[in-house]
Amino acid sequence: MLEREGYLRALLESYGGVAFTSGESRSNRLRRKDGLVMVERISRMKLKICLVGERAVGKTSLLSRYVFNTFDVVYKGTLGSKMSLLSFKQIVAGNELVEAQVALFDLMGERAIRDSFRDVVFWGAHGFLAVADVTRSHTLQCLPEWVDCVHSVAGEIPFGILINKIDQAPSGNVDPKDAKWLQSTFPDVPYYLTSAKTNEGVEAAFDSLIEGIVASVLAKSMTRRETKLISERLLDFARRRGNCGVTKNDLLKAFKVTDISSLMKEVEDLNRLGLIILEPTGPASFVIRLTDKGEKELESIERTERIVEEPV
Ligand SMILES: Nc1nc2c(ncn2[C@@H]2O[C@H](COP(=O)(O)OP(=O)(O)OP(=O)(O)O)[C@@H](O)[C@H]2O)c(=O)[nH]1
Ligand SMILES: [Mg+2]
Repeated sequence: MLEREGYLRALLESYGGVAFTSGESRSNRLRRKDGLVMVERISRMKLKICLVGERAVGKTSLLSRYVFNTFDVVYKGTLGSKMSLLSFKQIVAGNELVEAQVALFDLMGERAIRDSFRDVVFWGAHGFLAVADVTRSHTLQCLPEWVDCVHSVAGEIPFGILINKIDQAPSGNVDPKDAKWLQSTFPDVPYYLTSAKTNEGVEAAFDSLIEGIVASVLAKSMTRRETKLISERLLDFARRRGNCGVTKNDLLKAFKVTDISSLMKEVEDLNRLGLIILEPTGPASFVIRLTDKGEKELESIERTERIVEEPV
């Protein structure tokens, strides 16, 4: 237990604001390298990540190493599939705290099982790690089949390749023939040389997949937020102008940095939703006034908590 706490503390320090725990998260205060952080916004998300690959390549061992920092030399093949939950916290730019619940699915490396349960296991996954054993070349050759199988259910989700048991590779590296094959088969996919036994490369592989997924969810959410911000500013502008309303010229001056087509689209959407009234005053001019419904919407936006569940 103490060892695990030490391990978690080490992780927290080395990642400057990133903590991984199984079960309940242990830290409410997050420390970044430049001091304690005042969190201004919290984004919560749930992620599903799978581990796939042939039998005995080390999927369960990699997971145990990453989650519990343990390793067992005895092979106990996984029956069916097993799930581990992790709570992931990270401070991102703008003092935003990301809280992700990560469900890691460890699947038995049996093709018959994979083919029978692929829909259940891979559906809704956000990313996966495809594992091969460096000492058994054919486990590498089988990876395209595993990758296609996950993609056929979950869509083109991101993944990384783990070439495991690197502690047993005769030269400490991948056979040059296998390395060449890997580069031509998966030219743009990141791959990691790992050892669940020595812990080499394990954290880097899992962390970079999880962080990549979190970054892409946040990027999508940022676009949604920017659109939302334009509509909030538009409603607020119309409220401040009251009965005088906002003319097209006022609008173009106030929203100089926004491109006209997305601005006009927002105006049309708000009009369609009944939050503003758009009154034409000439062939290419209009005046905008806030409706009662718009007033209420604005009040509710202002009351909204700064905690968001990110749709993923
Ligand atoms: N030397 C060494 N042995 C490893 C490593 N990773 C796993 N093993 C051993 O390889 C055997 C298989 O490991 P598992 O983690 O059970 O493999 P798996 O991919 O989960 O197997 P299935 O559940 O049957 O699909 C075990 O005896 C592990 O101790 C490693 O990095 N180095
Ligand atoms: Mg297993």
